[in-house]
Amino acid sequence: RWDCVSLGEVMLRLDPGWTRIRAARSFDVWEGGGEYNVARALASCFGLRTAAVTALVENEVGRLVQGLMQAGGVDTRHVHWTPYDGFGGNGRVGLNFTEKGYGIRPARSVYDRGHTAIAEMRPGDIDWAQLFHEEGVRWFHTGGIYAALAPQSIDVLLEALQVAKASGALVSYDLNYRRGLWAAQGGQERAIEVNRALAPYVDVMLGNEEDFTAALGFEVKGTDPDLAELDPTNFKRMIGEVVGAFPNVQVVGTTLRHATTANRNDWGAIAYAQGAFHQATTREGLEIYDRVGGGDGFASGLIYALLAGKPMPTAVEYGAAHGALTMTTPGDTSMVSLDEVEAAIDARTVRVVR
Ligand code: KDG
Repeated sequence: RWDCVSLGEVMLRLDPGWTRIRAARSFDVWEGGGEYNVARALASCFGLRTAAVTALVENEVGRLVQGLMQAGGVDTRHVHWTPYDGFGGNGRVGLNFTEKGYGIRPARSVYDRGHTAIAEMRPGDIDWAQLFHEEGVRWFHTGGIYAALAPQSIDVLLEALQVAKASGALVSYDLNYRRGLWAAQGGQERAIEVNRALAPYVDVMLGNEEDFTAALGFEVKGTDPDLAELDPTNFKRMIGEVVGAFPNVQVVGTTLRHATTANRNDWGAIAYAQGAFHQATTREGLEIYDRVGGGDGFASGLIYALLAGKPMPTAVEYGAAHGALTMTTPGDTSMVSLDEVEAAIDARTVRVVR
């Protein structure tokens, strides 16, 4: 039985280190993808049994990504393989170039992810009944990046989510709004429409301050433009609206971030469950090596703690601490250990906000 299975794209992440993409002559190669990063962290950091559902093309680049996934401790037996036709016309592996920011220069990502094998995936390509009913899955994680890849992604998601719910798996969904991807699918209105169509299957809804507004249509910031990004007041109101609209949603979690420079954030998180709000310790002036994957770090820390039966005030601390630590290392994925996460959690500062 799997502790967690993810559904989403896995790209090759090409990392120029401290130089710029335009000046790079070599790149470090990692793998990454919002939904997958969660399965990867749950395996590599938290020691759980995880698998990733994605699609890869049957060539050396696809095998490279598979090898990276396996090295991260994620099972690849449910990867859908598409045949390589000699030039990538059947689908390809997406690329994500991301350079670090420095001081006043922000980090920047360049996506090269059109016509990928995962965007071509159709209903019927994955044997969900085998996965959820035969093998068994405790937690299914997916999200709004996969939903934005192609018009038929929503059909694959609905197919997966219906079987997941029927099997009794818990479902988390990270909204992860990607403006560029949604622009090709009909824009923000379509993002809201798709995410709202999927929300009735979701137990744990995750995002950041932008996501709940841009991808789900709930106003986060409120009417007072002076309220700091880290002020939880608006999140509490917004979370109330989400739960009101989707009573199936048991937990809402969001990171709270205020970027001071490219490599510094005030960083925290807040989660709602069973009528109470739990705010994690805010880490002020957190130094960041590579900000990609911080939100997935929050999601995986929270999911680990909930699967381990920890109470919500503790779970949100695991999420915030693991998200913070994930941003101290290169690449999209977690390179930290459970010991480091636990060392970073100061239990005395857990606050329950009522
Ligand atoms: O959340 C991290 C992701 O942003 C990263 O791994 C790459 O999937 C990715 C995306 O669309 O940005």
